[in-house]
Amino acid sequence: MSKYCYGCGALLQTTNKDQIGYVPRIKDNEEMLCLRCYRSIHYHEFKKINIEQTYFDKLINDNITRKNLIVLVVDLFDLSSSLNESIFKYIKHNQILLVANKRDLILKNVNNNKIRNYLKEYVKQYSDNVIEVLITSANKKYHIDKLLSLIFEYHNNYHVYMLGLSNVGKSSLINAILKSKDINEQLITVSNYLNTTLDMIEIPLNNKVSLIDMPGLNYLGQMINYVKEDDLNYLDTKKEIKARTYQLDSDQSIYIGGLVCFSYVNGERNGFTFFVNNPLKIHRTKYDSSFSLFDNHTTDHLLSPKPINVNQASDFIKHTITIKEDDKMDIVIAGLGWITFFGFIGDEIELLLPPGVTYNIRPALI
Ligand SMILES: Nc1nc2c(ncn2[C@@H]2O[C@H](COP(=O)(O)OP(=O)(O)OP(=O)(O)O)[C@@H](O)[C@H]2O)c(=O)[nH]1
Ligand SMILES: [Mg+2]
Repeated sequence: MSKYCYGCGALLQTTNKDQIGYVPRIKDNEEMLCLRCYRSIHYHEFKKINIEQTYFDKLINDNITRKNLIVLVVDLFDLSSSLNESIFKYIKHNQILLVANKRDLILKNVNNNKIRNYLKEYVKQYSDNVIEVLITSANKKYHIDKLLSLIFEYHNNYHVYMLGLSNVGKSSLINAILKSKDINEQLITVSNYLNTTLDMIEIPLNNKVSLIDMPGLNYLGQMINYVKEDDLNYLDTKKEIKARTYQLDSDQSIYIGGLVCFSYVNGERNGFTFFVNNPLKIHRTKYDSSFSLFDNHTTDHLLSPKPINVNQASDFIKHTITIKEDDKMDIVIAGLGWITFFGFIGDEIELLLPPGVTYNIRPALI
């Protein structure tokens, strides 16, 4: 009989160490973890597996119908990667419960209703089928009971699927539900690497309906795809993200670690608040010397970490942004964070981003 790893959902097998689901021996009478999950949980060693888009497409096409409720999980700190059209194209006809996870990363004093109303408005550009927006934190066990009660309210006797980008916390939310109910279940494997969950994992809600954890979708515009494995801790968001504000004149640049250079190239002296992971150092320099600063420090740690695909400053892709209206706004860099400021028509900003990384501009979240 086929047996699956309770940590990642992979079909267990004993024949190929390099394939997913490997275990030395399958024991008939117990729930089992594959070797990859075992080593990840006990030794924090992680074997990276790439999930192909076609595999993800097939899982969805073979299993999800328009009757299923979708719990769409997004990362509040990384909305630009996790809340965009790449995920909505799969769930055009489904009822969606939008769950904005990792609330603990956003400043405590920000009003939750404000965030919720912002998201309700923001999501309209992608879907009319969002029935509820819930703000959660799997780590702080925030709104876990509410999530479960909404799932029961809307499942309509069909399975409920957890969908979203990799790393948004789908499995962590399910674990939080399991713990809150004291259900004696084995916990699902979670990690800060991409593609932890590899196949569907079914958690029965009653004798007809299950909650199903899914592998996450990958978004190639996200910064995590362009940092070395050894540098992943710089992007691993564990604590509330501090607001760091700088007054800039229009000839000044800011390096975020060595990953991005933000330059204010035209406009009156203005305040810019950076929301990026706390371990990332911010380094201010003159615009004119921003390239040479990077090139003179390619081997030391003044600007760390550096993207894998940038060896010298001219390898960055330059994006020029001209502000089109007087308003408070965020420039959001996928998988890195955002910069909030009150922009004025005609102000000009230059972003140096690693090739592949995307950005967008949105009304200020905070
Ligand atoms: N700060 C914070 N981190 C969280 C929260 N929920 C999950 N995480 C972290 O986010 C990372 C990814 O969590 P997972 O639960 O594995 O994410 P996933 O969506 O299941 O990822 P895939 O299985 O790859 O699709 C882990 O490092 C978690 O500890 C949260 O509420 N707050
Ligand atoms: Mg998972």
